[in-house]
Amino acid sequence: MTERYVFGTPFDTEAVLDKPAASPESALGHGLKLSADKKKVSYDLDKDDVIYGLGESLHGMNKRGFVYKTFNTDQTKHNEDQYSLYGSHTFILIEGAKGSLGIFTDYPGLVTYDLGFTDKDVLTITAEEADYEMYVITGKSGLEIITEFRKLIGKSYKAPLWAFGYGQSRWGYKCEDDIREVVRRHKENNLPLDAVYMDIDYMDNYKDFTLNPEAFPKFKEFVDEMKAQHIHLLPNVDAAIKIEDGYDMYEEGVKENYYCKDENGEDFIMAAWPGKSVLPDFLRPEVRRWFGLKYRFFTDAGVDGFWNDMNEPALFYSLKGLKETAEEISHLKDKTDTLDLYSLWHYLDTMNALANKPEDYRSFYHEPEGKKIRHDRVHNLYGYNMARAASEVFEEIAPEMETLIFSRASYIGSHRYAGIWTGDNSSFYSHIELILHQLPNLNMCGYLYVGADTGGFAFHTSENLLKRFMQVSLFTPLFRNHCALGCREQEIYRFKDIDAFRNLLNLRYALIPYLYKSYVDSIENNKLMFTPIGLAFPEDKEARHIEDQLLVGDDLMIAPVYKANASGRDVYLPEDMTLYLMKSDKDFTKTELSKGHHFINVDIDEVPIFVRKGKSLTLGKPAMSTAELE
Ligand code: MIG
Repeated sequence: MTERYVFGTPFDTEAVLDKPAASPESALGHGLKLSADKKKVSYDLDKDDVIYGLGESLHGMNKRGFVYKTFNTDQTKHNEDQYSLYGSHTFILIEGAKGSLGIFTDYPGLVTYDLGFTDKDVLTITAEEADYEMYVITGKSGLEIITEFRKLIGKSYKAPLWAFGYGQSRWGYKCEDDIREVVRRHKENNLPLDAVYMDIDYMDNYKDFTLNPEAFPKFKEFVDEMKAQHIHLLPNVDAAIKIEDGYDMYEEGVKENYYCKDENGEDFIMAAWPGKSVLPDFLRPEVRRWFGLKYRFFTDAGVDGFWNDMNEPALFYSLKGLKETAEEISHLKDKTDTLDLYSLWHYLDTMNALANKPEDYRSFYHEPEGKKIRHDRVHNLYGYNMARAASEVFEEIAPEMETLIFSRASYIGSHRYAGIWTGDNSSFYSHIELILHQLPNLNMCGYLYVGADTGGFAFHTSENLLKRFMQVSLFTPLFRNHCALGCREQEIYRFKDIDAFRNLLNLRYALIPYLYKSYVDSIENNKLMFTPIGLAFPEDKEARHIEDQLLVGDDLMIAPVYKANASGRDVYLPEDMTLYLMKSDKDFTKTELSKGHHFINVDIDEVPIFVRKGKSLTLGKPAMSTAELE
């Protein structure tokens, strides 16, 4: 059952389209206590309560014991000392002695979740303003509550089958020949491949919907050439629009008044990759439509996949902030003989604080339906509405294509329009574990087309790390090897053991029929694709604290090895299962295991797949691309 509470005058995020009637505040029960200023709701936790949810956020699968802040942030350090990442997914599920309880706080600015951090036995949810809606969901089980919540927020975006193919990406592929080489070397090595990503380097001076004419002289022909080899190209589309006289898109937006404004009503000037830029006001339907139709530049050439980036929006600086900082730093030149350490740190901090400044997010405005609203109050809706802009027009501009779109920034509601990827992780073993925690929490918030940068984005990967990472990603809908400029090249063919990698890709392609079926089933029936065993077996006390095993669809369980140099791992089976240790889709051993704890040996080239009682492992035939799957 869902109860809806309305506090103050909330901004309509459109997270919920079909809203149930509101209950009076006095009806708020289930142990939830509202503070006098109505900004805070608290709840007493029992010792064994587990808290799921918050989608993409950091830390464990059980979010208990930390603070989380939902304010979409371009955060390149996915470390335990960070409070926010790129997406804000404000749903939590409390599983415990008093039963199960779901709480969705629909507020598009900053919400602070103190989940047993300040007081280990108390959970608090604090919205920055007392203008929000809260949905309280009860049911017989956690899984039932999740399904009810997912129905409430509407059907998730469905990516096409080809989007389950393997994709290769790297920040730094500059021209047609760079991409040709990636494709050629995969083919030469018989490595399946469906997609090559075009990162910002393809653009003409980082201007949206342009191409560097020297690097891509005959783009349409190039797209056709790739298509003939069953390769999809996916350009990155950023949020900010370069300020440049003569750049038609920029000029149109100025003429039509489509950009966010500063407090004086002038276009808000900030910087991102294009240098000085402006931000389209995606909260306005007419701006979304204008921006969405620009994708024709690519779809007319046959491009059918996109990733939206920098749409938190990330601010390298604002013009105002830069001027203030420059003024402050200018005093340094008079102090070079007398500089004390505190002043030095002050100057260092001043420079570092230039990007993504809280003051900057408070200094510009949107005008949805003619009403002026300060950005920070609706911050988390920006990337949502950017992805929506494109998603809403694909049917119209590219009816014959099966288009894929996923975004970096998100807020619940955007799950109806696009998938997401989890942003700039690092080549750390702990980030393999992190995606295991994120997957079920993302699924419950509506995000099913999801995946992490496989191999790690920042820092340098190793052959074994990439293998272990792929052994998880080969189960996720988005399966993309992506890496930052300057880091060790991590295309599979750079490494020694290409045969082992090929086996992993063959296993992925053999699993695609099962994975896609499970994915669609999760969308159609508002289920999780990745289910924590604690939720699937709520009566099982052992299962509830296990964070590194997941059911995948209805038939399989995974328990990947994600520690460096590990020869195996502990696994807890909540029921009898059959273990398949897979070296490839054809080469495997099979062992029956009984309910309980086991240590399993897992070689670096093996993928453990557990088949649930009464179920079977159905593998298709691998192929060099999804187009060639039988
Ligand atoms: O400031 O386009 O998360 O995937 O490679 C960095 C360059 C901008 C951030 C994305 C990453 C992408 C990178 N982008």
